[in-house]
Amino acid sequence: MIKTDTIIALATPPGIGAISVIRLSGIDSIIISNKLFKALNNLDLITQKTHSINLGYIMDSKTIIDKVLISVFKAPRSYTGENIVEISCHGSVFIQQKILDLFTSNGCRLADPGEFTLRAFLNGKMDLSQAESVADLISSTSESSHKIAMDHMRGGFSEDIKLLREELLNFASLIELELDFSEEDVEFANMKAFEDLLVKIISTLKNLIDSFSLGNVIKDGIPISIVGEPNTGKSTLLNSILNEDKAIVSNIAGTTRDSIEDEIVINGINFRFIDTAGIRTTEDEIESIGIRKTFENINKSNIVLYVIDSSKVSSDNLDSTKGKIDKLISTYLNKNILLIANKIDLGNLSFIEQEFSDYDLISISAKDNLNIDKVKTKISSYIELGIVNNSSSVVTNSRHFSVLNNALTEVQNVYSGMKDGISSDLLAVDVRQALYHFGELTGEITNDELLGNIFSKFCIGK
Ligand SMILES: Nc1nc2c(ncn2[C@@H]2O[C@H](COP(=O)(O)OP(=O)(O)OP(=O)(O)O)[C@@H](O)[C@H]2O)c(=O)[nH]1
Ligand SMILES: [Mg+2]
Repeated sequence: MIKTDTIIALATPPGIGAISVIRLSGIDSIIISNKLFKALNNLDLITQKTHSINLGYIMDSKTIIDKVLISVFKAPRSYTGENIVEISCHGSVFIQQKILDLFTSNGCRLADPGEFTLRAFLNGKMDLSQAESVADLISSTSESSHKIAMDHMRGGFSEDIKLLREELLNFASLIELELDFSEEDVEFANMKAFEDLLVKIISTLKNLIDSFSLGNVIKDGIPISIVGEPNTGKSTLLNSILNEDKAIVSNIAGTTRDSIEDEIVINGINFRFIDTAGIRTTEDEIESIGIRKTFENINKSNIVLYVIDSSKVSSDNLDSTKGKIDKLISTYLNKNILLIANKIDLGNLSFIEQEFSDYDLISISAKDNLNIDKVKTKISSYIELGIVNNSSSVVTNSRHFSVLNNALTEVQNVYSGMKDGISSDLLAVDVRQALYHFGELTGEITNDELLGNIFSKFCIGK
């Protein structure tokens, strides 16, 4: 897997920009660049100090391709641990291509997806879970997903796992040592300390595993469904939250039949709003499929916005309206349910506020954009406390999730084996198995297929 040839790729997005950065990594990157670069001060790149920036021209024999800045990072003090050269050129597509062609015909190879980060991992610059979080960091779109990715890249839970792995390894060697001296009946391993360690590992693993559903939700957007009877203004509300005409709005009840969703970042948290088909009894087959989907969406959501039409609420139907809301609340006890009294421009505000004072209520006019900001603030307050202030690590990667689960199963085996007083040789086998899974997480144990799988999902240049 370890290749040391010199690779090159565009590090900035393809297309036109003020500047573009082209990156080289590998043993010959400075030598090759030196051949194709003429510094304004006539100095040789090879003799330049590491972390220096040099102004000059990229030359294709006598022709100037571009005036550029070249940064030199000498091994091992670079992202990949190899010699790295970064060329900041003008951001024309023609120049980018010309430089890539010139360098590839002078001994560079176009990099594979994720190859820079793969090399960083192989050269010990970061562990596997850190390398994987580079991709997450680059694609993070909100404060909360950025926070998690940054935490992982800086070590995050892999540091904890490494420490626990070392302690476990230590015990494994003690237990194995005992086996060598089994005739003499000595005990090297302190079994009480071993038990404490196992308990600590089990709880750490459980916390990380539990954080996965939260982590995924943050990455993909916290689902919020907008539900209610037909024509109450759910689609209008979606459009005003998104500030875009996403869903069709009409005064015909039953306009929305399929659910419509879109993401938006509110106060640094990514939310996914789902507009649903209005709930009613209907003979229409397609509409009833839509209504069934509405309930599936409620099930998936962390927050439900229940929209009522203020202009339609009166003393006559108050009890039945409340009954429907109460039913929703009692069915979905673990969800935040926010009552939205829409069309307040047509309704009686004081009547509504008085009658529904027992609920989490916001009166709005979706059509006039009235109090939409209050809805947004309320939604983020439900989530913010839980997430952004969460100081423990959160698992977002499904590979980590499955490895953590395997590790937990093994550690639990060790624990129950120890409690049942199984022989040291069997205990040692289980401990080794648990250690194997820890190593898979941080990359002490890998294989080409696994690495290929992880890094092929990166884009070229990362
Ligand atoms: N006056 C007033 N009319 C509104 C308001 N919000 C929505 N409407 C109108 O109410 C009608 C229904 O709006 P929609 O957003 O399509 O309602 P919906 O809940 O999505 O309806 P379905 O998709 O059929 O379930 C439209 O004519 C909207 O213009 C509001 O705040 N005030
Ligand atoms: Mg609708």
